Amino acid sequence: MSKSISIVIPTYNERENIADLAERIHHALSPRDYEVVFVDDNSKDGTAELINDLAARYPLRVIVRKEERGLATAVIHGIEHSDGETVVVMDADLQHPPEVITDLLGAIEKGADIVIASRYVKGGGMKEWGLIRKIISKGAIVLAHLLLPATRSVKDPMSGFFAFKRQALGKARLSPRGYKILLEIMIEGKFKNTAEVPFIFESRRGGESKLNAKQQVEYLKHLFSLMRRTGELWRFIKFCLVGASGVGVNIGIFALLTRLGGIGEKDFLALAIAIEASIITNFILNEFFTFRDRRAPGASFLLRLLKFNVICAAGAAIQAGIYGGLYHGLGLYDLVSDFIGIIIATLWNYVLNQWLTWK
Ligand SMILES: Nc1nc2c(ncn2[C@@H]2O[C@H](COP(=O)(O)OP(=O)(O)OP(=O)(O)O)[C@@H](O)[C@H]2O)c(=O)[nH]1
Ligand SMILES: [Mg+2]
Repeated sequence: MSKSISIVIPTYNERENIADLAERIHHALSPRDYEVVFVDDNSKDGTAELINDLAARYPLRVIVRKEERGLATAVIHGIEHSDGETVVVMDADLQHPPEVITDLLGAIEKGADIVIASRYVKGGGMKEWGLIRKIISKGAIVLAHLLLPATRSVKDPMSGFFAFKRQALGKARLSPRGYKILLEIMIEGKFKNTAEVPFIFESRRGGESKLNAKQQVEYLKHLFSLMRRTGELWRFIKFCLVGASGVGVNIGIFALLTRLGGIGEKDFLALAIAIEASIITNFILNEFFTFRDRRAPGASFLLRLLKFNVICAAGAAIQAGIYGGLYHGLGLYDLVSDFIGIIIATLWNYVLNQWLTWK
C-alpha cells in the first residue's frame, strides 16, 4: 500500500548508525504515514541484517544491490522503488539530523515542489569542517551557479538532504554520477517552487566516510554532462565562435585603418579603434545569438553594452598581463604565452559576462 512519505537513505557500512537513525526518524515523524527505504550496496558490516531486525519495530525496508555501487545511483534506485507522494533523501550517518525532516515537510505543505536542507542559509552551517573542505564545498557551489543557471535559485545545490513532490519530478530521465544527486534532480526535474530550510551538518557519528578525491573529479564530469544536457556547453561554444569572429573584425579594421585610413603612423590609435569595433560586434552577436534567451528588453541594452565593454577591456588587460608574465618573465615561447593568455581571458570574459551582463 502506498505511503505518503518515502525516506530514501543510501547506506554503505553504516551499521553503527542505523538504530539511532531509525529511532530518531520515528520520534520525529510518528504518527505520520511514512516508510524508510534503505538502499544498501551489499555492506560487509551487517547493515542490511540490522535494518531487517529493526523492521519489526519501525516502518523500514532495505533493498540490497549486489551488482552496483555508488551513492547517486543508490538514491535513484530508492526513489524508483518507493511510492510515497513526498520523497525525502538523506544520509545514514546522522550528519543530517532527522528532526529537520519535519521542517522539510512543512515547506512542502506550504507549496514548495522541492525543499533543500541548506548549510548556506541563515541558521545553517557545518560542525567541525576544516578550511580546505569548506573552500572545496563553496567552490563547487560557485562553479555550479556559474555554469548551470538553473541552480542559482538555491544557495546549497550540493546538499544531500532534501525533499520533493514525486509528481513534480514527472518522467525526468535521471543519469546520476558521483555524489551530487540533488543537482541532477533539480535540473532534470525542472521544479517551479524551490525552498530552503537551514540545518547544521553534524559530525559523522560512527563508521567511516566514503568521500574521496575521486568524487571531486566525478563532480566535474557530472557538471560537464549537465552543461551538455542543458545547452550551457553549446552556449559556451557559441561564445568562443563569436570571440573568433571578433579577431577577424579586429584584424580587418586594423588593416583598413593603417593601409587605407591614412593613420599609418598612428598604429596605436588604429589598434584601439579596431579593438573597440570588435568588442561592439562581439556584443551584438552575443546579444542576439549566444544569450538570446537571457536578454532583458529596453534600456538595459546600453547597460549591457557598457558592462560587456568593461569586462572585455579587463579581459584584454589580463591577456596582456599573462603574455608579459609568461614571455618576458618566464621566457616561455611567445605564441604559447599568447595562447594561454587568450584561453584565460576567454574564460574570464565568459564567466563574468554570463554572471553580470546576461544574468
Ligand atoms: N548505497 C550506497 N551508499 C553510499 C555509497 N557511498 C556512500 N554512501 C552513503 O551515502 C551517505 C553519504 O556518504 P558519506 O561517506 O557520509 O559522505 P559525506 O557525508 O559527504 O562525507 P563525511 O562528512 O565524511 O561523512 C552515507 O549514508 C553513506 O553510507 C555507495 O557507494 N552506495
Ligand atoms: Mg557523511
